[in-house]
Amino acid sequence: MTAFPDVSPIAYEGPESDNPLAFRWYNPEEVILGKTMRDHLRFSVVYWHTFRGTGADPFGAPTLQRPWDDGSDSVENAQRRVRVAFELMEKLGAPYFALHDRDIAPEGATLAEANRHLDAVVPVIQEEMQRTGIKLLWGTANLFSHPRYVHGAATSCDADVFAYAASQVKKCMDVTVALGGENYLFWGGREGYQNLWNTDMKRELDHLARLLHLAVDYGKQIGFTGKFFIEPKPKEPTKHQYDSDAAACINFLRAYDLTEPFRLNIETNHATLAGHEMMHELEYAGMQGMLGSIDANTGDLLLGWDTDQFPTNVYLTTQIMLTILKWGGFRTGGVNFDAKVRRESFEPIDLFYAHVGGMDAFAFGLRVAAAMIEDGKLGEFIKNRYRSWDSGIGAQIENGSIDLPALEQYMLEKGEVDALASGRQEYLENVVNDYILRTARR
Ligand code: XLS
Ligand code: NI
Ligand code: NI
Repeated sequence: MTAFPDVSPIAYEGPESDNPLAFRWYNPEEVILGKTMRDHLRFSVVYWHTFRGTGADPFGAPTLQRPWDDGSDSVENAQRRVRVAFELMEKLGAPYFALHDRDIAPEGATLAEANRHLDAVVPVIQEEMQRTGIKLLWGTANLFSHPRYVHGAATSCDADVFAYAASQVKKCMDVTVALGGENYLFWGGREGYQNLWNTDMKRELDHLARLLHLAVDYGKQIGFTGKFFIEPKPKEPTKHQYDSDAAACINFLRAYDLTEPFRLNIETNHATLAGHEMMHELEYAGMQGMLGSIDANTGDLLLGWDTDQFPTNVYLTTQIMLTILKWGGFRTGGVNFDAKVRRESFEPIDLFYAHVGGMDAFAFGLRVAAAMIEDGKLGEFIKNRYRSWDSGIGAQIENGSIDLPALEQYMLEKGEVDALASGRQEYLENVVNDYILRTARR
């Protein structure tokens, strides 16, 4: 069976290509800054949007044409979908994928039945992973779709709901380990609240931390050696999501002694919903040693929700790759396309255009970022801007060897600060454009 008979494996054809199903910038074997592009970018396809998305929205029915999918909740349908998924990922040359338990296998009337469904689908995934060499970037449990999670999962007011969620996490961790998953992720889902009149926030956060600790402990029991990820998102579905942004997540992890096993998975659209630029969120996580992985997508700045569009903006991907490289590159993480084709892009081939474009946008961003780092002009600017801290009074403040009276004495003698230098924002923005345009012309 082939679902995409007209699509050959996507090849690198270089910037001059006008083949819509070829890479212009992503040349997996090419070495940049000492590493292949494949190893820098670690692209990952998500199972949920790409193989379970239907195009339904609050105003209308499904639109996406998926001839291989009979729309049923049967195990056979789920198994067939796995074959199609691996055909697409293999043709894209994506080395990784990511999954929720409930998007690979149907829900069940009981926990035992849901687990049996997983046990029937996982061997097919294993077989396809062996055939193709594609690996699992991370697994995660869907703790938000089922009505039992209406008040949250770990943060539900009902202890049985916590117990169910914990059982689901246990099983999903088993699946992740069975598939050699490199990480295990928690996205907050319905962990948040709408209204403090009915909510004990302190107790809910204690429970959320309890679930994460239980997962870390269980990971040790089953030999899980990867990282745990937590994915910040400020709103949608609840008004106040507990994991609202990178700073809130890191504070939570630190407060509950979870910074060692956890890293952050930062998503562009979530950053913008939090009122931050993606680069800010990455920088914040990076400087705290907490940067793990990214969910690569983009929002529409005119729309206030998580539109999960494929990233094509090379200015954005340049910022992202520069910051990732600055903090040492991906270790266990990767560029995970948590993105969906538009409802109007309903043909199967649109899945290819979307991923090829996203991969190329990131590959281009990587090339620009590498040029910026190799040239060093931007890094030099920042270093020079802070040079007053490298010696004299600045060094004394930084190393803690001067107190307030001594600082006052210093300034009394000096009288006023020396002339300050311009921030040169516009100049620097022009420099960034130069790097982008030169990379495109190269
Ligand atoms: C939702 C999140 C979700 C996580 C995985 O907004 O992005 O897709 O990445 O549960
Ligand atoms: Ni995501
Ligand atoms: Ni999202």
